[in-house]
Formats: sequence, C-alpha cells, structure tokens
Amino acid sequence: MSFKVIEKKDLDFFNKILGGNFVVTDPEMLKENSHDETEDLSFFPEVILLPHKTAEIQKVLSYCNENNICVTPRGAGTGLSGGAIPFKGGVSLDMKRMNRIINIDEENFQVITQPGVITEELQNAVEEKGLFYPVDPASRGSCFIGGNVAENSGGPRAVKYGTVKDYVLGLEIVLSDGKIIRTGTRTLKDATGYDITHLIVGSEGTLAVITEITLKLIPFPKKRLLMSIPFTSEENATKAVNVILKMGVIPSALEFMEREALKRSSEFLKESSVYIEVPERIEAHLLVEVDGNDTDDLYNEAEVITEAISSLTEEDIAVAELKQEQDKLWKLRRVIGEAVKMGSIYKEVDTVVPRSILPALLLMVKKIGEKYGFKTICYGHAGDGNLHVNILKEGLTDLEWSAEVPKGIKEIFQFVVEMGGTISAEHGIGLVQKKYIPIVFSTETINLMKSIKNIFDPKGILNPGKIWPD
Ligand code: 2HG
Ligand code: ZN
Repeated sequence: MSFKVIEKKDLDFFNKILGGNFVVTDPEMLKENSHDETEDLSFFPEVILLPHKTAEIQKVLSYCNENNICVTPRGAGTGLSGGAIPFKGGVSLDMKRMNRIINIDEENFQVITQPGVITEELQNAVEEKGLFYPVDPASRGSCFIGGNVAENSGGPRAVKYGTVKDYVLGLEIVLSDGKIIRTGTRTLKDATGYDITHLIVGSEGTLAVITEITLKLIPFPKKRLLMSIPFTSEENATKAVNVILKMGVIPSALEFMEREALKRSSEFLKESSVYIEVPERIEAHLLVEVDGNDTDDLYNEAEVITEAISSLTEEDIAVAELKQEQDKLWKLRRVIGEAVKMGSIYKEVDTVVPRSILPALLLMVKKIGEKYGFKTICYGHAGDGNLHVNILKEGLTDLEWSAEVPKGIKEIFQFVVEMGGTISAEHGIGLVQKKYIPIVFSTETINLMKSIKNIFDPKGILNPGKIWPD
C-alpha cells in the first residue's frame, strides 16, 4: 500500500489548522520521532503534527484520509515493539500537547484525562486525593497514559491489579475519516452493545486516535512491604512463584530477576548509590510486594510467604518497610530494561505463559539460546507468567544476528503458544513481532481482525505496516 508524499500544499493546510509552531519538519525533530525504545529501528516521518484539541485531530485526519496521507499516532515514544515508528513515513501525530487531566471524580473514583499525560503524573495527581491508578509500566515516569491504553500496558502490579484494559471505562476517539466517537460509559458495569472501548484498548493506534480516556480508580493502599528473596537456583526462583500464589496470598507485585539482569542494573545505578552486591552463589531474586492498610497483616503475609518457600531457598530474605528502602529495590528492578539494552543491539521478546509453566519456559529459553548460540537475560512479571527475554547481539556476527536469532525467537514463540501462552503480554506487536503473528492466530482469525481494521480504517492510513505480516 503506497501513500501520498506530503507536499507544500499539505503543510499549508496543517499550518492553517495547528499554527506554524506545531507543524514540524526540522530534521533533528523528525529523527527524534523516527524511533521509539525498540531495538535499532528508525523510519522518518515527513512531518510532525502537534495537536492540542480533538477538533484539530478531527480536521487533520479527515484531510489525510481524503488525500491518502498516512498517520502514525505517537505518545512518549517509550514503546518496545515499534508501535510509534512511522514505518511508511507520512505524519507523526505527536500527542504530547494533549496533556491535561480533565477531571478527578472523587465521588465515583474516576479520572478523565487526555492521552498525553505522563502516567506517573496521573498516578500522583489521583494519589493526592487518596485514590490509586495501579497500572505502572516500568517506563511510568516518561510514558503517556494514551500510549499505555494503545498498547494495553501492564507492569509489576498487574498480578494483583490487572492491566490497562481493566481500568478503561470509556474513550473519545477520532476515526481515520475524522468522525469523533465516544465509547463506553462512566459506570462500572455496562452491558450495552458491542464493547468498542476494549477493541480500541491495545489496538496500537491502528483503529483510531485516542483523544480522551475515562479510567476507573481504587482506594490507595496505605501500607506496603517489599521482600527481596535470593535463590541459588533460577529454577527454584521460578518454582516459588506458584508456591506463593497457591498459599492464597495475592502479592501486589511478584517480579523475577536473574543474576545477570540484577548485576547490570546495579552497575547501571552505581553512581546513585543504589548498588547491591550479588554473591556468586545467588542465581536469581524474586521481589515480592504485599500491600494493604494494616502493617501487622502484611508481616503475617510475609511470614506465610517465607514459610511457603523455605524448601526452595535458605537465603536470608530482606523485608523493606521503609519507603526509601522499597524505592531503592524498585529502582533496581525498573531500570533493568534500560541497563540490559544499553550495551548492545538487542531483540526483546515479551513472552507470557500460564504461570505454572514459568520454570519450563525459562529452561526452554536458555536451551534455545544455546542451540542458536545467543545469550539471553531474563526478568519480568513472574506473578503473571510474563518473562521478558532480552537477546543481546554482543559478540554475534551480523549473519548470526539476522539469521540464527530469528529462528530462536520463532522456536521460543512456538513453545509459548504450545504451552497456552502468547507472544506479547504487554509490549504489543507493532513492527517487530508481526512476522510471528501466524504462530498465534489462524488465517481465519487474522482475516477477521483485518476486516475489523478495514471497517475502522478502510484506506489503511492509521499506523500502516503494524501488527500484520506484510
Ligand atoms: C519491564 O518490565 C518493562 O521492565 C520493560 O516491561 C522491559 O525493556 C524491557 O525489556
Ligand atoms: Zn514489563
């Protein structure tokens, strides 16, 4: 599918709608919007548009649809599957100016926000009112809530609180022809018509542009304890996950970090005195957080967890009650993605399986890595069965990287699907995983999804080249 190359008359139209400062063709800025946090991928837009209200997006999309100009919606560019990369050039529709929290409804525990609000800023704003928006991707300090909705993001607290889709009550969206649609409600229950809201959540900017989001909130948990549990074997660490959950304790977070992941993030943070020694015998850690409103209850839960896993580790378990201690441990966990990626070209697979399969998944990942000669660094949201597998180019030749590694990724994905899992838990498909989609879906299912795309965006101008194999 080819699109019209943008020319002066198009730029004149965009200037009329948005004003000159918000129609950007500066090469440095185009370069900035050509990539996100995905591996070494970069495709330049022809222009960046920065709208600050729905009516502007309505006019831009209607014009682009009429003139066959493609449009890639972009949040903060923290994505890990190429979702915001303008694969076919055209317009990068940058949502950073749509950054207002419209209303925090303390009576009904809801917030209405524009998409360009930083997730952590939204969390802090509602926390001031004693409310909690729990979905906290590792990139929460920079990612936008709109991008989180577009990717159905997760994060460490999904094991207890779920992912973005569990909090979106309603949306305002703009379709590729400029129609403005409101979906969903402001009620906690809704059995009215098809659930368009949740069709848009996770659609990666391919069905519509999200211009307003209504989210459900919950009361903020007053107390937290964070346990750092060392293991001398990765297998025992992954086995401990289900042992803990079968004790009836639902941790608010249950993270797995293998030795190399923790070592790299600790190195990465050395200056900021967040440094922990990982003794040679330690092969992996679990971070287990429990939250609630009574500290004694939390210590009882920590006791239950400690008792339950006593046959899997004899190492001392650190229990952080003080927030600054907890923040240090969370910082070590949250920067792993950045730390692991900074030294090398990488491919990252966001595998997820029923959580009892996690031990077998980790073993299989390591076996496939040996078979195809690549190193993996693994960590992730063990409580959800979600294992992030970072494959580093490091010493591999270009041929090994381009030929052998994709074979290994395919085998990992085949195993995951055979085990009842899927190929993305939270990072999305975007550009980088689309060739593996046929491992997950039948041709009929793919065609059904493509026909839905065709209904929403018949000319295919929205985020072209994503999710579906070319
Ligand atoms: C995390 O869990 C994020 O740390 C990022 O999903 C993962 O960058 C990564 O590999
Ligand atoms: Zn993650």
